[in-house]
Amino acid sequence: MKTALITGVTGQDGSYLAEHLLDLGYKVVAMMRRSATPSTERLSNCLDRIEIVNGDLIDQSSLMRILAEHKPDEIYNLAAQSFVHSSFHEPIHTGEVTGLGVIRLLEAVRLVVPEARFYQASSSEMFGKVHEVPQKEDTPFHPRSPYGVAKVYGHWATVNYRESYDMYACSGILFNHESPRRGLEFVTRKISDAVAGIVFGEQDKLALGNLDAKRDWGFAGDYIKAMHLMLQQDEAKDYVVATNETHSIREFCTIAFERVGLEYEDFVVIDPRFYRPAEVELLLGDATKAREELGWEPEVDFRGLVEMMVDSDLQRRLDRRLTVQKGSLPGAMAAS
Ligand code: NAP
Ligand code: G4F
Repeated sequence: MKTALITGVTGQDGSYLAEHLLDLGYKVVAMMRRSATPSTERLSNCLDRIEIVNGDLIDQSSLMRILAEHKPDEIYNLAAQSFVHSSFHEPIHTGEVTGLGVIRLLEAVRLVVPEARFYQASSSEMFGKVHEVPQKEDTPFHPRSPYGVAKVYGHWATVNYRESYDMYACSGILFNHESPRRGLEFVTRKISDAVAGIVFGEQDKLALGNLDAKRDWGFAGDYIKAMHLMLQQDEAKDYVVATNETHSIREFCTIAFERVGLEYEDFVVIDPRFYRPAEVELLLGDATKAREELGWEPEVDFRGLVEMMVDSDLQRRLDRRLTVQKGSLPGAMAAS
């Protein structure tokens, strides 16, 4: 049985990847940092099947200890301060975790388990102010945020360890991928959750920033499969993972509101607080290499993704109401 270590396992991608690797028969070692409140909500489907270990990308000794104790065959480095907007407010912290954190882990791998295969979660944010459309593996980087800058550092650190020490280390340059498990601060989930909140009478407006930025959005459940495939090849290489389609925030809003028979123009207000000091205006990926060499294909299309997220946020509220109603029934009836 192969052992996989996942950092960032409490996040969106970590939870899908843990489930996928368990289904494939892996032992999953799940690295989490200490938190005052539980952060395992996304892991409810697999919490009893993973081995939780405490560690932090800021703490070198914790990384060395985990690798020495568990000797993983594969390491998926998904941990990061991943919210671009926050990286403008916490640039040093973002650099520490999202940038330097990668080289801390690479160095620990080199010293403790040099034969292990290493995956780095690189990002289309590295293309930033894009030099060509669509973006592929050899498109030059031009990051537009402290987050993008930190990801470029982590990306080149991964390439450098592969070239310097002959380690199996590769980067997936993943374009935006979303799901019902996406954090509420990201624009897609903010919209899907607001649509459900409006339907249930919990809010009457949705404040957003730039509606004209365009993203190549896919489904996280599809993208984590590409991560695993990258570590099963004869040779470590970097791959773009994307749908090869781009859509604006405005288009996302249109479909999300249409799903419940509403028009976004009646609810969305523009709030300058959600604009960024520098914007990434257009992302569109060319995933030809991943399709041809990994045999990877996305299964969920853009409309399917938007509708999945809205439906999930509606269902979540429905479930909550049913639980509350059940709780207010007399004992015997509630139990039935
Ligand atoms: P996410 O939901 O924000 O999850 C980030 C994870 O990193 C969480 O588990 C978080 O733990 C953990 N983390 C943060 N700081 C840490 C530290 N100092 N030490 C250890 N763990 C730490 O992100 P995601 O969307 O799943 O993305 C996964 C990775 O892919 C990230 O590296 C992200 O930058 C990258 N990426 C994402 C996308 C996308 O569209 N989703 C696209 C390209 C690349 P807590 O629960 O404790 O906060
Ligand atoms: O959903 P976002 O915050 O995602 P962003 O900045 O594209 O970053 C995500 O994808 C990257 C891959 O390219 C990952 F590396 C990164 O970790 C993260 O997962 O914003 C998307 C767009 C931006 O152009 C933003 O300006 O939506 C625009 N936007 C407009 N109004 C908003 C809002 N973004 C957020 N978060 N909140 C708004 O109210």
